[in-house]
Amino acid sequence: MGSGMKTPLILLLCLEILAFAVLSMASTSITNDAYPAGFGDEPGSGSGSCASREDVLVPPRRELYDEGRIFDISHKYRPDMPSWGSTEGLGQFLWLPASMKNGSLANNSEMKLPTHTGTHVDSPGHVFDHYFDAGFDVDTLDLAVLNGPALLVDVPRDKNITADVMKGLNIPRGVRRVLFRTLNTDRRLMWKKEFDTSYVGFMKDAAKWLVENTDIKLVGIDYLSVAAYDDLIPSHQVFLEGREIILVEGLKLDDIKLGIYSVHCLPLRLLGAEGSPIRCILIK
Ligand SMILES: *[C@@H]1O[C@H](CO)[C@@H](O)[C@H](O)[C@H]1NC(C)=O
Ligand SMILES: *[C@@H]1O[C@H](CO)[C@@H](O)[C@H](O)[C@H]1NC(C)=O
Ligand SMILES: CC(=O)N[C@H]1CO[C@H](CO)[C@@H](O)[C@@H]1O
Repeated sequence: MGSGMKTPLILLLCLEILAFAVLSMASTSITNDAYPAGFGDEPGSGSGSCASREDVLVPPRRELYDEGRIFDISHKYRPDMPSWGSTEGLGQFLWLPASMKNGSLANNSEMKLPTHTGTHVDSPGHVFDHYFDAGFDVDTLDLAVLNGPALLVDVPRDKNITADVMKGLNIPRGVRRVLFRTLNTDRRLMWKKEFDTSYVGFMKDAAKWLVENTDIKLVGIDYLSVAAYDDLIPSHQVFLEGREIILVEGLKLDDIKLGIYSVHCLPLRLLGAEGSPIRCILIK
């Protein structure tokens, strides 16, 4: 970290650059017909980075954006994050076959990881082979379901999600997206590299209850599977059979107040893949 003494000066410098950027964008927006007038006036947009000095080369890494209005509810991909069925965690998933240190013009990383790693989405092809063969991959998932108003709820900590638990949550009809925070968050399971089968998830009867008695189409949960380990395939099947419900797993729901948000989740357009890493945010 840079010395605290320099901060005010750097801040001033940054503010100046920002003010200049906003001013120049505002003035170009009058004459430029490449985009509507006024576009680019949003404070903070297009200012680029202020890290022009060596001592401020500290990349920003945050869980919150815009003064706490935007929550990042995706997990970072790290070698020590849990991976399904493994005691060793994800392990190395990034390589740098071309690097500037070895004379390349640029750094170019490659990655290889299971598509159901970290915060990810399941498509119907995950547990139905005929859907897989018919092409119900992550590219076919409805972005209108993956984006919109969402409810964050806490479930009882002493059991898995059963039909009774679902009933008790009293989620009103009309609610289409629900993120279920469970004991998994309290146990910080997504930060433990060993895969843990004792995570909390949906039992088959709860999945069935949700399908039959609610309008929920987006089900989010805070460990690698929405289905409890004991009902792994049956719960997935109940959710995915109708091809309307989308499952988002491995969400990071720590330190967020219960309530209504706008959720935004975007999977990669992986043709032929029944799972995909997904970036999800909540906006207040
Ligand atoms: C550079 O090349 C050497 C020799 O092939 C290799 O051992 C090293 O890991 C490479 N470093 C990077 C950053 O790619
Ligand atoms: C949830 O179910 C798993 C098995 O699927 C079990 O190991 C775990 O103890 C259960 N959790 C609670 C809180 O009952
Ligand atoms: C410019 C840049 O991103 N350089 C990076 C290239 O990759 C090496 C890792 O081998 C990094 O240390 C550099 O920072």
